[in-house]
Amino acid sequence: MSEKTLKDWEELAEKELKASAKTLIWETPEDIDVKPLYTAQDLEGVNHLGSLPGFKPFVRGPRATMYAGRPWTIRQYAGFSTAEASNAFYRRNLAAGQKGLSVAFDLATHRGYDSDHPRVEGDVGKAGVAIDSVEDVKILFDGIPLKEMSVSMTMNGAVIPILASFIVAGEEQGCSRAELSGTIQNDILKEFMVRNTYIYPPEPSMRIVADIIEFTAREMPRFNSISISGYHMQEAGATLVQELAFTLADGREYVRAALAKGLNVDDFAGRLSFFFAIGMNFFMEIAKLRAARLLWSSIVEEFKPQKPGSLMLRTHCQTSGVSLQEQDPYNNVIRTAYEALSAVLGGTQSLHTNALDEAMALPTDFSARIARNTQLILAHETGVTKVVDPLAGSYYIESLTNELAEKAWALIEEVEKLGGMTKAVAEGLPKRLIEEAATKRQARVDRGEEVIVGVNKYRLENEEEIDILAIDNSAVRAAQIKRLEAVRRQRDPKRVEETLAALSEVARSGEGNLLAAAVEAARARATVGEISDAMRQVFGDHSAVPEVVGDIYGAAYEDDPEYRTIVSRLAGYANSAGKPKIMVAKLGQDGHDRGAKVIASAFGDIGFQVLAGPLFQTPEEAADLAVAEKVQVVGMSSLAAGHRTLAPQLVEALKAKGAENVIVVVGGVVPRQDYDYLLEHGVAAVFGPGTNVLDAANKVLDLLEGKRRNI
Ligand code: MLC
Ligand code: 5AD
Repeated sequence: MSEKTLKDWEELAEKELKASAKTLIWETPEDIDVKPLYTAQDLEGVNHLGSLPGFKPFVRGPRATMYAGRPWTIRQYAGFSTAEASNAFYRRNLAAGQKGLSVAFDLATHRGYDSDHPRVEGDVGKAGVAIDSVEDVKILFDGIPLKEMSVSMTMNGAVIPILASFIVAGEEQGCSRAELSGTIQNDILKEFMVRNTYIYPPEPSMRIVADIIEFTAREMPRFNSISISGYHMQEAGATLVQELAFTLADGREYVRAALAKGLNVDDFAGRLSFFFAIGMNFFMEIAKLRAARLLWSSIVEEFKPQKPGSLMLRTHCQTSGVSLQEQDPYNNVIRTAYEALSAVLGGTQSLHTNALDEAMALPTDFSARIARNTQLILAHETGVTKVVDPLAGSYYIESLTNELAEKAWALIEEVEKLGGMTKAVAEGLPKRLIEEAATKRQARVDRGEEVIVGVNKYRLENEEEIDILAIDNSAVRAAQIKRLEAVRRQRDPKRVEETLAALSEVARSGEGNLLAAAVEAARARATVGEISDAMRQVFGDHSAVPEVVGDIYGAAYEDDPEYRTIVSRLAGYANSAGKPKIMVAKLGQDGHDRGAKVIASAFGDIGFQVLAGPLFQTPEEAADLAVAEKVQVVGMSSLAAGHRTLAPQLVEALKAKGAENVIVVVGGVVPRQDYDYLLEHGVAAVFGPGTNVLDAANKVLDLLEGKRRNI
């Protein structure tokens, strides 16, 4: 036992540093001051310390034995092109050590459109697998016994037709609904906040969530009715406190919605599950998962459950997509491995590790293998599974757990004052705070304050291209349309009509359960689009008005000379030619709008006139808006791989309207392999992942001044 005091340490530190130890404090985006040293003093007043795993408040984990009893589930999220191709991919992965399935659907399916719908031409089979009916679901799980395999489905907008089709496919495979195990995401609040694959307005959407909780509580005891997700918030730029607070506040709102259906809290709370992102702040992510369990148990306690399992937060985690880079992509293997370790030390139940080609395309067999093996090696070779919650008692981890919980609780209470999460979402608070945090982060990265190896520091002179997965979107679409036609030909049209009418009536009357009615329609081979439309007729569509935050990016630069230069260069251009107007466009069903919002916000601060186009436009609609608003530049942001179809269509649509002078640039997740194709089809510049916003602004000005034809 040392007789030295903290004061002695401070003096010694000052000698070493030749400055105060306070200069080492790290102010994180969460407004937490991380100190260079934690001691027992930091744990005074922290009152979760004595708890044990498996018991409330579950800080140390939901199970008594955790991974010593059973390792986490290696559950890789995947899906692409057709049901056949995805099924083959799943089988290969399961044979190689994956333990659970997780389905990624394409964006047409997410938004309740069949593959033959004209609005989804660029999206079919691109960001996930195309599913139009029970027949596709049966192929997706062909040879995979649903009695044994737990399946997660990331579906929120078209959650009713997809879950209904899954139930019917299970039954036709000989697995009753009571035997099905898995998870449906079914978390609509975060869709309105950040992910944007909603269909209906908030109120009927919340009814859908509650109906699913009710149905699964009654009939599917092994199935998790919801995956309350913070993942997408962090991806959209949220701080860890925001991710924690808004996710748990969403959870509280869903509990209330289920109780309003007349359920008892113990009927469903044990089957609510969670989903968090794990980014690069290694210790803070561990503390976040511990704090999440602590806070959730106290939130559910308000509803007076009898079963201890009702208070238990069980979660899936995914390593962070945004932390991965296009530049020097093998670095991503290292990043993902650290993040995976962080998730496991935090006590996750299930984990997805991202592939090294994340910033370019969907995984190949090769990159999926490395991603999976990252978990297999962690589970089998490192010994981390042997001891429960090994970081408990660490001054730093315990103190961070406490501080994150306190900060998140304050934000949860702020949401509560607004009347809960549905109201806070309608008012726009969470979205605004997250977008501000995202814009601040972009400025930190652009200024090099936050180091990203291989991007803003230690950048390679020459990047080698790596092999990536390319999907022939038109072939997938043709195959889907063929099967859709066969399904429509072979079914009993009267039965389809009756079951769809019954579903619409359940929607209209508010009586009965939407999922129960949809199961009958799916059994009659009504398609995902038709089932969605039967509810659309009653509920209508939701459309959001894009809003852009201001004075955040510019404020981060203050009097930075590089920033001043571009601002005055733009002002000079504006004096002679008028303030240039740029429209930031999102085309197709791609709702990932963080990049578009950050660009709109930063360009606005720099001095452009910015028009943020609505989500889900067709190229034709975007061209109409660009012409009506007399913009000089359209910046198309693409994160869901639709660019090869949609960008050339946009160029053509502008031409057809006599607006060939409008400059089209494309930004987002565009692999280098596609640059020439886009440039040959009338795109003037491509801004890939990792682009510095000031560089992009300078290049757009070059284009406007006619200095460059294309870049
Ligand atoms: C676990 N079990 C144990 C044990 N540990 N039993 C004894 N001793 C132990 N130590 C038991 C559990 O009780 C359970 O049984 C069974 O083993 C499985 O364990 P689990 O911990 O529940 O794991 P799992 O089945 O994998 O479920 C994890 C989950 C679930 C609860 C978090 O919701 C899930 O799998 N979620 C995945 C969500 C997902 O993949 N989402 C992808 C999103 S991608 P029993 O009988 O109690 O169940 C995305 C990206 C995008 O969203 O935007 O597109
Ligand atoms: N297959 C595999 N991973 C996917 N992701 C999204 N779609 C797929 C897919 N079809 C992952 C990426 C992305 C996150 C939302 O999920 O890592 O960043």
